[in-house]
This record gives sequence, structure tokens and C-alpha cells, in this order.
Amino acid sequence: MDSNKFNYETNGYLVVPDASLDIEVLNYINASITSILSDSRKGFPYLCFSNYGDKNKLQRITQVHMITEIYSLIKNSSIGKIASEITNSKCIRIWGSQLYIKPSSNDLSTIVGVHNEHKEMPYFEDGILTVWIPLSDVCKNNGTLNYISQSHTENNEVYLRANNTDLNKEIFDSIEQKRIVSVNIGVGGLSFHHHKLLHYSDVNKSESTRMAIAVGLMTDKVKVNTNNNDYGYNEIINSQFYCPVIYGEFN
Ligand SMILES: O=C(O)CCC(=O)C(=O)O
Ligand SMILES: [Fe+2]
Repeated sequence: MDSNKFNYETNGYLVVPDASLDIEVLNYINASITSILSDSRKGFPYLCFSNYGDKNKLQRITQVHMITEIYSLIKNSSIGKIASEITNSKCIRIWGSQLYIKPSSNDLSTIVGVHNEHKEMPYFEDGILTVWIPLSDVCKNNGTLNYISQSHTENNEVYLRANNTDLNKEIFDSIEQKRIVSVNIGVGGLSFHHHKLLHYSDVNKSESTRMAIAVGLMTDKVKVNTNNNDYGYNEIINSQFYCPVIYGEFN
């Protein structure tokens, strides 16, 4: 079996230090995010802003893959090809995306608590994964993403009771430290994770803001459960406009 696929299936994540992302574009987005967002806000009213501009809080903007520069960055990289290989899928589409802006701060409201996408978005029962694209170099010091290796194969219900605004001490005390993997990559790198893998990000102790784009991907094995809250996704899941193809053909 291909080693990327093996690692992804075994550990629940795959760190890719170079996925042919255009570094000039990444640097441009990192430096110009304020103007990119204000231009896009006018043309695309579906962007959803949370805590935007609040320097003491984690800020999130959803559906940023609808911004031309960001969509092209994703589409012109090897993200789709790698995602298709590790999930054995002929087609990869985007179902959603979120820009995380983590200011330099010790405030606990800037962390992302332990969670997985399966719990956050139970409408997607199976066949989805996330690719995390930092807009600058990331390491433990600036609040990078941390994975709890192999947690996608365990029953995580007990861990997921706490809300998303603390690092969930209960989980921490019960997890062996050696299972925690911090994503340490330079700009141009990225990382894939399984929708059931537990992950979190800590405070950013560096001087500069840390930004990253999380993109939700759908494989050709996507399975939805319409009994769960779909947050409006059921209406757009087959739309090529909202859920564009980045690899292969969707029919
Ligand atoms: O960037 C972060 O801090 C969190 C990202 C995340 O939760 C994800 O990529 O699924
Ligand atoms: Fe997440």
C-alpha cells in the first residue's frame, strides 16, 4: 500500500511538507487578508464572520474557499490528488472551509479546544476529511495544530462533552503525552486529518498572528445523515458552485 495512505489510515493524519502550494500566493494572502476579506465580503455575502477584528479572541471566517484567490490556491496544488490517493476516491470536492485567525495572546479564548469534525458536523457520517493549510511557518510556539494520533479509531464520545473553548483538562489527563503530535511545517506545507481524529490548537506565544485555512473535503464515498442538523448543507451538497470539484469528475 502507498505509504501516505497507510500513514493516514493508521494515524488519522498525514503531514505533507510540500504540496505544490504557490508560496507567493500564500504570502500574499497572509499579508493582505484584511483587504481580500473586505473585497470578497461585498461580492460574496455568504462569508460568515465570527469575532472578526477582535484581537483578544480566536477569529473565524467560514466559506473562504469561495474567494477566488483561495479557491485557485487549493485547486492549483496537489491537495486534490493526495486526498484522492489517501482515501481511494476518484473525485474530491470541497464541502466547506474556515479561516482561523489566532492573534498573539495568552487569552484562553484564542484556543481551539479538543474536537473532531465528526462531532461538529454529524450530518456527514462518513467519507470526509480536512486539509489544514497554514499561511505562515507553524510550530508549537505559535499555536499550531495538534493531533491525538490514532484517536480516529477509538470511541471518543467521552472526550467530546466539553465545549470548544477550553483545552478540556479531562481529555488531557487521560491521554498519553507521546500521542500528541504537533504539526511543525514551513509555509507551503499542509496536513490532512480524518473527520474522527481529535485535534486542538493552543495559544499563540509568538509576536505575530497565526492564520490557517481548514478546508473540508468530500470523497466519492461521502455518506450523509439527514436526521442530524445539516446547517443548510443538504441544499448545496450537489452544487458545483458552493461545493466545487478540485480533483476528478463529479457526476
Ligand atoms: O487552525 C486551528 O486552530 C484549528 C483548525 C481545525 O480545527 C481544523 O483544521 O479542523
Ligand atoms: Fe477541526
